[in-house]
Amino acid sequence: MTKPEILLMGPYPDWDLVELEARYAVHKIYEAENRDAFLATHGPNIQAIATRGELGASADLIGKLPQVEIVSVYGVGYDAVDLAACRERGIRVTNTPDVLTNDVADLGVAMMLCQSRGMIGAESWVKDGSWAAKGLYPLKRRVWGQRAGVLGLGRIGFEVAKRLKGFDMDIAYSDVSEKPYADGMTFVADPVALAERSDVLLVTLAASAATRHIVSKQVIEALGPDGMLINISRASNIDEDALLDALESGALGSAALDVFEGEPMLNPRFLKLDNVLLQPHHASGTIETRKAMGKLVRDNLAAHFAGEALPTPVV
Ligand code: 8YV
Repeated sequence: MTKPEILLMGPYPDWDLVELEARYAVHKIYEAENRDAFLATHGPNIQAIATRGELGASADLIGKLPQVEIVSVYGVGYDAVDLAACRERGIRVTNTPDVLTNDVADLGVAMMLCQSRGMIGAESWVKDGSWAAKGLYPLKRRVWGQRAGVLGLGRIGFEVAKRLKGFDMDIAYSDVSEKPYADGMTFVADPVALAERSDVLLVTLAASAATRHIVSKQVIEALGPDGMLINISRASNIDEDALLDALESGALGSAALDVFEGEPMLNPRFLKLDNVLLQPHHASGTIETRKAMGKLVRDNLAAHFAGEALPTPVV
């Protein structure tokens, strides 16, 4: 029996690749020197796309794959997949929710602690001899008991809030509606008002066209010179130019970011700042979670080709 042909949009760990190659003819577009020529050769036979959250699948790509039936996303976010193009062609879309929630929440909280307490600078202080030469490390800001704003109280936002309770933080959240499961948290509908009452604003909402730049210049300025912005969602949720302006001028105190416009290429302005903590989009990046994500990608593909119900469908 011939193997179904799948298009792999970016590298997967070897443990996934071995499993995928056992079942499918895998075409790695990220290794192609000429993507157009690659798609002209393989595009007509591709039945499935295996992609990653940040890589997605564009309408242009889908248009070059006349036989594609399913897009399986290695990630919870599917904002980079053109859902309208998929719906129009009856192409199924799946993602990997739940299995990554706790790791993403952990990293968000770790970033908040690390940045508040200046841990990266403190390590340099030890390693470069400043401790011995200059004495005590400059004082930083506390975390416990501070006011936290969680923008988006979905699965990840909820787990973030749960962890913040352990630091006795005063927690408020914004979402499209008040959530019945938000015990002990204050609902603040307007993101600007949420930022005004927060020392730390954690951005945890799923990205879509509707949420683009929801963290606007006004939200950033409302957070203020002592405020901290954490982003573990998507760069598009934040007006990045406004963020850079505010970090440079001091209108915003600091930020800790796992996602960037145009990543992995960053706006070089970020690299000059000493009030940011920069992470390489690895909130879900643990061996345990990535194994579970890879399995879910494969389970969705297998269910599709067996004509069974998809475990985690989006469309
Ligand atoms: C990436 C993510 O998919 O879950 C998401 O939406 O962005 C991440 O988990 C992951 O980095 C793999 O590319």
